[in-house]
Amino acid sequence: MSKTVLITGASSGIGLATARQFAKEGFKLILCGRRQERLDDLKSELSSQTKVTTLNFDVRDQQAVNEALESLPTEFKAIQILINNAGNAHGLDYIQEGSSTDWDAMLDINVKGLLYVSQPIIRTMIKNNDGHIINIGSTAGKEVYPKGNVYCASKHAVDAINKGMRMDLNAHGIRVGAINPGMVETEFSKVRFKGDEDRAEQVYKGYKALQPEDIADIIHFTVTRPYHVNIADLVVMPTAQAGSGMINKSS
Ligand code: NDP
Ligand code: 8X3
Repeated sequence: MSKTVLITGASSGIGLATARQFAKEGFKLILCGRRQERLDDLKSELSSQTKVTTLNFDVRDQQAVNEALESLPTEFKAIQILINNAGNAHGLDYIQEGSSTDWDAMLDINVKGLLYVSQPIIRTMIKNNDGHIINIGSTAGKEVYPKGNVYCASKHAVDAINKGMRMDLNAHGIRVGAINPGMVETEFSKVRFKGDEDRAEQVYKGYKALQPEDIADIIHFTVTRPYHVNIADLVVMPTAQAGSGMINKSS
């Protein structure tokens, strides 16, 4: 029987590519995000390959998260795989110049949002004795870079939550692991730079960045290992990258 997968942030980038890859393999999909039109388009695209439903919520709104999960049709309720992917950077500023609105957004979405989505799903996984959670961290959760301050803090928190979840859920046989990408060419920089497309494009110029499909492929590999294999913490960078913010643009 095909497994049921919930992907947050399925309307763009890594989440969208993961949805496409999983649909090809016949996983049942719950696609989440705020931009309903994009989720509807993706559902139409993938529905000939597998069963798809969508949930619209802002991960910051715990009540909306809970109501959305409760509204799932019966055949999608037993979520077996959770891909905690929704998140973004907001701004790139020295700490003395950063905006508290950006700080709130990153901590509320990347950290608290991940917790709000995870807890009810974890309870279902414990009840059903079946679960695998993939947390999308970042190289920014392993190393800090100038002006990355609060985004890096949010991803360091994801790193800690990933480890803590794995410990707490170990007794329940639930697999927990993180995929920590370096630079991936998505809408990430467009969001970080508040719609400034020229500035966003510069981030991926002069080298070959990872593509969202590269990460989708790794997520798919991770969830298709035999049950006794748990990929706990994986870091992946473009070949041109040596660390957070260290990119060889002449490669
Ligand atoms: P995108 O901007 O392309 O996608 C972000 C996704 O998150 C969108 O689908 C968006 O959906 C969703 N999202 C953002 N805010 C919220 C919210 N408040 N509530 C619900 N959903 C939300 O970026 P990526 O695909 O690159 O990012 C995905 C993950 O990968 C993030 O966690 C990011 O930190 C991480 N990452 C990205 C890297 C990169 O270089 N691109 C590198 C390392 C990690 P919608 O707007 O429809 O709600
Ligand atoms: C995204 C990668 O280096 O832009 O998490 O923070 S980075």
